[in-house]
Amino acid sequence: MFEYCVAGDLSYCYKNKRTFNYLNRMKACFIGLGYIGLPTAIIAAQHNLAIIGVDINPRVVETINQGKIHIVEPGLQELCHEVVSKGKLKASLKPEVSDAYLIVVPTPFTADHEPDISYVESATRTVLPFLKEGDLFIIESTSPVGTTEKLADLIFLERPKLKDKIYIAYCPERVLPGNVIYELVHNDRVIGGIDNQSTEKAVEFYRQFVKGELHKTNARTAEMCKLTENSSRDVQIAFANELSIICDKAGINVWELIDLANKHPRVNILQPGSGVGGHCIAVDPYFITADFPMESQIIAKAREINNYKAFWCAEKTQNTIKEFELEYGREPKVALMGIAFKPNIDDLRESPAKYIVTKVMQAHSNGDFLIVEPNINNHNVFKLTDYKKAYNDADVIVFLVAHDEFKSLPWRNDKVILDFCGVFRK
Ligand code: SAJ
Repeated sequence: MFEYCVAGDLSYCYKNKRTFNYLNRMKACFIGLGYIGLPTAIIAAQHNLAIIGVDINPRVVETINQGKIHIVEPGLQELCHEVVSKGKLKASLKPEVSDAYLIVVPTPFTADHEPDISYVESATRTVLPFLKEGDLFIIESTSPVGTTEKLADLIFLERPKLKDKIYIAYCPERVLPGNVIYELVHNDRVIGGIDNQSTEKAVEFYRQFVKGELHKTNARTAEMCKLTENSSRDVQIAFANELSIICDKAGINVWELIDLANKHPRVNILQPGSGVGGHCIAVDPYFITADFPMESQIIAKAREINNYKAFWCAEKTQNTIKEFELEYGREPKVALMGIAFKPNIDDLRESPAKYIVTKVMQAHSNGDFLIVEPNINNHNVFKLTDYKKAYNDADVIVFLVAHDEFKSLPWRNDKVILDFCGVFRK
C-alpha cells in the first residue's frame, strides 16, 4: 500500500525513501483535462486524492478553477464544483511535485493514418523534472503497442538515476461518453506495468476510486487490449453496415432482418448507421493497421467499409435529390437530420453525418438545405434549423443520426424519407 504522511501540513516528508504527502492524502497530477482526463481527475479528487489537473489551454484551467467544466457530460459540472470548492482539485498550466503522474492527452493520427504520440511524449517531458524515487507514472492515452516502454526509455535516458526506482504502467480508459461518471468507477480496468512492481503500484492507485475489477497484465498487452476493444466494435459495426447495403439492393428491411437474426441465442449483430465516428472507434484501429499492415486484414477492411458507408449515404442522398428533380421538375427542399457522431450528444469529432452533410451540400451548391442538430445551439459553418420545422418544411428528409427527438416524429407518406440510422425502425 502507499503510505502517507500523517503530518497534516503542506510540507513533504520522507520516510524509508518514499515521498509522503500533505493532509494525509496521496497527490496525483493529471496531464490533460479533456473528455477523459477531467472526469478521472474529478472522480479521483472525490475519493480523497489531492489532484493537480494540468492543461495547456489557459481557458480550460480558468474554467475548472471556477468549478465549471468545458465539456458536456451529465452530472460532471456539479461534481467539479464540489471538488474544486473543497480544495481537492486544482487546475494549473504546470505540473507540481506529486506521488503519481497520469498522462491523459490525445493521440491523433496523421493524414497517412499513422498514430501521432507527440502529445504523449511532450506531456511526459513536462513531468520529467518533477519525478522522484517511488513515484508512479501512468499512461492512459490510447497508444500504439510499445509506447509505454518507449516512454520508459525516454524517462531513464533523461533521468538515469530513476532506473528501477519509479513505477511505470499503462491503463486505458473504457468509458462511454454520456455515462462517464458511473463507468469510471464501475468498469473493470486492465492495468499493465513495465514490470510486476509497476503493475502492483498502479493497481493500488486505481483501487482508491475504481470499484470494478482491476486486471493485471503487462504494458504491451494493456495497450493492445484498448486497441482490440475498439477494433472489435468497429468490425462488428462494419458487418451491420455491409448488411445494410446488401439489404438495400435486395429490397429487405435491414432493421427487421437484424432483429430476427438476433433471436438466435448466439448471434448479436450491432446496428447499421451512416458510418462510424468519434475519436475512438474511427481512430484506434489505425493504430493496429499502421504497425501490422500485412496481418490486420479484417481490421483494415472494417475501417474501409465503415468509411464507405458514409460515402454511400451521401451518394444515395444525391441520387434521391436528382430523382426528385426529374419527377417534380424542381429542386427539393432537403432536411439533413443530425450532424453529431452518434445519438444524443453534441460531439462532432470524425462525424460521418457531418461528412455527408458537407459532401451533399458541395455537390448541390445551389440546393435548398435545412441542417438540423438538436444538441447544439449554433455552428460556425452550418445554419441550424429546428427539427420539427425542418421535418414539416422539407420535401426530402434524410435521417443521419438517431437522436431521441427524431423518434417522436410521425411517419409522413407525403415526404421522401431516407432513414440511414433506424429512426423509424419499429
Ligand atoms: N455505432 C453504430 N452502430 C452501433 C453502435 C455504434 O453505427 O451499433 C456508431 C456510432 O453511431 C458512432 C460510432 O459507432 O458513430 C462509435 O460509437 P460508440 O457508441 O460505439 O462508441 P464511442 O466512440 O462513443 O466509445 C467507444 C467505446 N468503446 C467500445 O464500446 C468498445 C467506449 O467504451 C470507449 O471508452 C471509447 O470508445 C474510447 O474512449 O475509446
